[in-house]
Amino acid sequence: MKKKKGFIFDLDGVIVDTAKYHYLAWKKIADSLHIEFTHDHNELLKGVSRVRSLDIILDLGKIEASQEQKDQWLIQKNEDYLSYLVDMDETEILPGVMTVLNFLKAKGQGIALGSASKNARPILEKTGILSYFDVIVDGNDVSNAKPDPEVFLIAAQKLAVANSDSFVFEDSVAGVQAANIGTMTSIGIGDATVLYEAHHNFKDFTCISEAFLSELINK
Ligand code: B16
Ligand code: MG
Repeated sequence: MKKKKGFIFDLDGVIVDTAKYHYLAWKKIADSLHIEFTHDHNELLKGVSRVRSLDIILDLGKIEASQEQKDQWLIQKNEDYLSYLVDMDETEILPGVMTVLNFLKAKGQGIALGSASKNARPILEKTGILSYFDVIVDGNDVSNAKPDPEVFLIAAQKLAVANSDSFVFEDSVAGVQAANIGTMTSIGIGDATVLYEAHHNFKDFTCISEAFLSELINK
């Protein structure tokens, strides 16, 4: 019998599209500081921690602030972000994700979450897919942000699979780099021209075939 493999999913932009809610919450802060913050700017925040995201926004406006003030903005942003998640349910799961999760589960593969978000668990609960995950590693468990591979290395270790037997689904450049640095196979979800460093690229999960997944399982 083949060894069990590890399939590690990023959350935002892979399982659910919460980038739009992060954007709304950050935009409120940016607007209050008269910083121009567009959807293109929001791309810079994908896969990036909350603390680092604020620094990027302040840099855009060339604004310096005390740690106390930053902490206030971070709390305000998260409260606002969470208010957008109140009505979240399974309809927010991105197309094709359930098919892939069900296939991997049926094949007895290891399934983990590897996300920078500190709100990962409530999101998995609200969307009803928490039980699919054997392991959850999120922003509360790591000290180094992607592209540091820490989040994925912990996930593989907890799944008890080798890094070389781990496959990472990611929508951010930093996340793809983290998987590559961790000597895992990176699977970019989104724009292949942006995620060109990934070993494999798919526009979304509806483009991932059972044949492709079986190939990974039997590698
Ligand atoms: P939170 P991922 C990341 O999640 C998001 O892409 C990023 O935009 C966000 O700033 C980060 O989580 C932190 O999220 O404020 O909820 O802790 O893509 O790594 O799943
Ligand atoms: Mg992401």
